[in-house]
Order: sequence, then C-alpha cells, then structure tokens
Amino acid sequence: DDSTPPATLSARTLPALADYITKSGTCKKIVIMSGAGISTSAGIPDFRSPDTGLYANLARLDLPYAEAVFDISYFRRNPHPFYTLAQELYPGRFRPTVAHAFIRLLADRGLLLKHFTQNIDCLDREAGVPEELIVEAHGSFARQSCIECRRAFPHDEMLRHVQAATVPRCLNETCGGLVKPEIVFFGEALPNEFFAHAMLPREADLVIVMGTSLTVQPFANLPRAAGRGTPRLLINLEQVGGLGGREDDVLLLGDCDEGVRKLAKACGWSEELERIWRET
Ligand code: CNA
Repeated sequence: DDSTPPATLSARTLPALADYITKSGTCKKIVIMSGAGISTSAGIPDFRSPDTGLYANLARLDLPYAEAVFDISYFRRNPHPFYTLAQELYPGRFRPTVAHAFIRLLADRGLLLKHFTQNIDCLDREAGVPEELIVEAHGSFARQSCIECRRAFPHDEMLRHVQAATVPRCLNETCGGLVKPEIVFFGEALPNEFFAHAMLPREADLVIVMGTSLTVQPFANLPRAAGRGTPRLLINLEQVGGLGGREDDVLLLGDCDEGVRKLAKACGWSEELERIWRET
C-alpha cells in the first residue's frame, strides 16, 4: 500500500525512478508490457475505451456481441465482419507513436530485455525494435494461414483480399478452409513463444506496463511475475491490474506519449526520444 516505504526506489516518484534507471547502476534489464493504448494516438482505436473504443463502434457489423468479431467459432460461421475490420486495421496505414519510439530507445541503449505486447499492429517492429526482443502475445498480421490445415498463405494474396475485404480460402483445394491472419482469437491458444517467456519478468530490474486494461488472461498475469522489490511503472489513462499495490510501484496516470516523454525528460533522454520518433 501507499504508506509502506519502497524497498528499491528512494521514493515512489518519477525523479526517483529516473535516478534508479540512470544512476543506480543496477537497472539493466527492462521489461515492457503493452496494449492497445500505446497505439491509439496512431489512430488505431483500442477495444474498451468508452465511445472511442472498437467495441463501442461495431454496430455497423451487426454482431451478436462485440467480441464475436475476434471469436474463432463465430469466425467459422461468418468471417465477413472480421475482414471488414481487417481492411481498416491492416498494418501500413499507421505510424509508430512516441511510446513506440521510447521502446526503441530502450532497445538502442541495451536496456530492453523484452517487449511483451498484446497488439497486433506491428508498430513496434516499424519503430525498429528488434524482432527478437518482441513477444507478440496475441500474434500479429505478420503471417496468415488456414484455420483447418494450418497451411501458410502468401502475403501478397492476403493483401489483395484485405484491400477488397474479401475472404481468402486455403490454396489446398482438398481443404478449402478459411484463411486468417495469425492473430489470436478468443477461443484460440496463445503462441508457444508467450509461454516460453512468461517467467522472464522475474529477471527484470524494472517493469513498465503501458496502454493496457490488463483484462485479458493470461497476459494480465505478467506484471505479477516480477519479483517483489522490482519497481513497476504504470503509464495508463486509468489504474489497472492492481498496479500501485506494491511498495515499489509508481503510477503515471495519463496519456502514454506524455508519460514516456516525462520519463525520458527525467532521464535526460528527451532529444534522443524525439529524434528516434522523427526518424521512424
Ligand atoms: P483495451 O482493453 O482496449 O485497453 C486499453 C487501455 O489503454 C485502457 O486501460 C485505456 O484506458 C488505455 N488507453 C487508451 N488510450 C490511451 C492513451 N492514449 N494513453 C494511455 N492509456 C490509454 O486494450 P488491451 O490491449 O488491454 O486489450 C487487449 C486486446 C486488445 C488485445 O487482444 C489486442 O490484440 C487488442 N487490440 C489491439 C490493438 C492494436 O494492435 N493496436 C487495437 C485494439 C485492440
């Protein structure tokens, strides 16, 4: 709780956190956990924000319930709503945000142990975060395959379908199953890569959670995997996932881009951050 003094930080404030990162000599491995909120300023709506979120704006797709658009059993019966949405959300139409540039900055400085993201928009890759430092917990639009026989489907063919909002079918004619981007739908398992790295937060010297409601399991458990005494910073519009409940938790409630700018400034990294952002 708020009254317990921190174990690792000198205080539960941004300047104390910046000192820990830049001066303590012990903050070498940073794990970031992110969600849709780091991409909203790029123009991609999140799911759950009232009014602006995707779920509040799906009436036109005539779904039985909002989540159906990403539900595998619904997709089998009716893949059209998903492909209508895919046309709007497909990578290539959006530019990385300042928050993505900050993740790149940490990678450039050799401080990024891993970026766990729930996002499927590939904006971290586009910002130049090395692929091997990213765990796309819910998959991404980077690959696509048949949901029946798992055969891979060519990227250029996929682009053609997405642009026309038509539904691709497996190229294996004896199969003919529905093809979908390898983003994880409700009812599907997370990639093995997620489980292979799920305990990595234990090794972190700092965890930064940003732009996520932390409501989707098992991702929502990641911040808890960090050891006690490992500072955890939350940058989000609202308080989520019990963050703030440990003595080394720091809350930066507000916009993600603003939050990373404040943190970068406190660390003396403002120019570097703006340069990376301009160049991405
Ligand atoms: P969510 O449940 O919609 O929550 C978003 C969170 O971010 C909320 O707590 C918001 O308050 C917060 N938020 C929104 N905008 C900002 C902002 N500018 N600054 C700070 N905080 C902000 O989304 P989650 O990612 O938590 O949910 C997990 C789902 C959403 C995953 O399965 C994703 O695949 C899926 N999703 C991804 C994208 C994307 O790839 N960009 C877009 C929409 C949904």
